[in-house]
Amino acid sequence: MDQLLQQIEAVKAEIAATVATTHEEVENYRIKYLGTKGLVKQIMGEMKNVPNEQKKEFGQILNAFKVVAEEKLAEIQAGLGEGAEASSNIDFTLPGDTVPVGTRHPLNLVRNQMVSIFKRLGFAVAEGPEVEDDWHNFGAMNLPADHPARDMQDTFYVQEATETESAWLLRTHTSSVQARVMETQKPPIRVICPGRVYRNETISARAHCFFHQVEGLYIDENVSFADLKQTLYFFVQEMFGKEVKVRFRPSYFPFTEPSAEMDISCQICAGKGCNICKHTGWVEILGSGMVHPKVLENFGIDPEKYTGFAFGMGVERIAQLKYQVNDLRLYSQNDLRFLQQFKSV
Ligand code: 2NL
Repeated sequence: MDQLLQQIEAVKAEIAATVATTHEEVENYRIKYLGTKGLVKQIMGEMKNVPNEQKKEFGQILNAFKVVAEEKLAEIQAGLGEGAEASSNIDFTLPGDTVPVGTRHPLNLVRNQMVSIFKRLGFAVAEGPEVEDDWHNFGAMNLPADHPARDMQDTFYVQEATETESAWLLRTHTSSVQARVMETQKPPIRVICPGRVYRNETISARAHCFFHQVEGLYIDENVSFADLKQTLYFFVQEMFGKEVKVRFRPSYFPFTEPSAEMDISCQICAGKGCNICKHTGWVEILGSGMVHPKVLENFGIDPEKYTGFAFGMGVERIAQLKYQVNDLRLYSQNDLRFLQQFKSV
């Protein structure tokens, strides 16, 4: 009995003298005194040898001893500094909080699909500046000085023309990039130009002040309107599936002659008639044509020797038909409820 009391006093003195300055030392202390095989447990185990009449008194002594050991642990943990106590309570085996993974923007997904289809046909990708001069955006494309597209109401001007310098503007189509390609390369030319373009429109479900285009240009000897039709037919079949139907309607653009717009069978109602196709079963997806001889001449390309076709389409429109997006504003509002729907696309 006395021996046990002596042992307790000795261990208490030892505990009191303990200093621990590192996590490792604190943990060593915990194991030595309070672990499952620690001294406190060991001494507690001696209870069974204590005569019954002394058990009550001894129990109290042992409990007090245990409290001393525990308080010391708390003290040295706190001594490690702020958060030390908390850190020792962290279960490092718990799985971590998952970091949410972002999703690709639907317009980028569709743009990438469009680009990869044309790459398979041998088109290279060209990019250029969003701020352009008048020549690359309008002049070279055979848009006369008084063309309505040049109007302040339709085009964002960064700087108006002065006596010595041409106007600077936000490009209204990516033809400006193709102009730069024709300026620096000789036929055969086969490029597509994806990119953002700007128009001064009031924002609504159907119009926005910026949108995205993929324009294509193919110039070589003997390029025909049949090549244009087959290229665009291949594109929509890859994009929308083999069931898609196409039709070409004559149209007018200053930079192509002849010009045509292409419709596809409505992907929403399969041609039966709905709001998207205005109950016609057809939706317009692009403009196209044979490159105007004046445009070729602007870049020193002989229109007697070379012909070319060109086309332009909106990425928003293709994405709308593929994913039934009925409000253009959704593309730029960054609402995660919209964007996260494209997780697995
Ligand atoms: C449309 C119409 C079109 C072009 C774009 C083009 C480019 C060069 C020369 C000639 Cl470098 N044409 N691009 C041609 C016809 C139509 O786009 O409605 N796009 C959404």
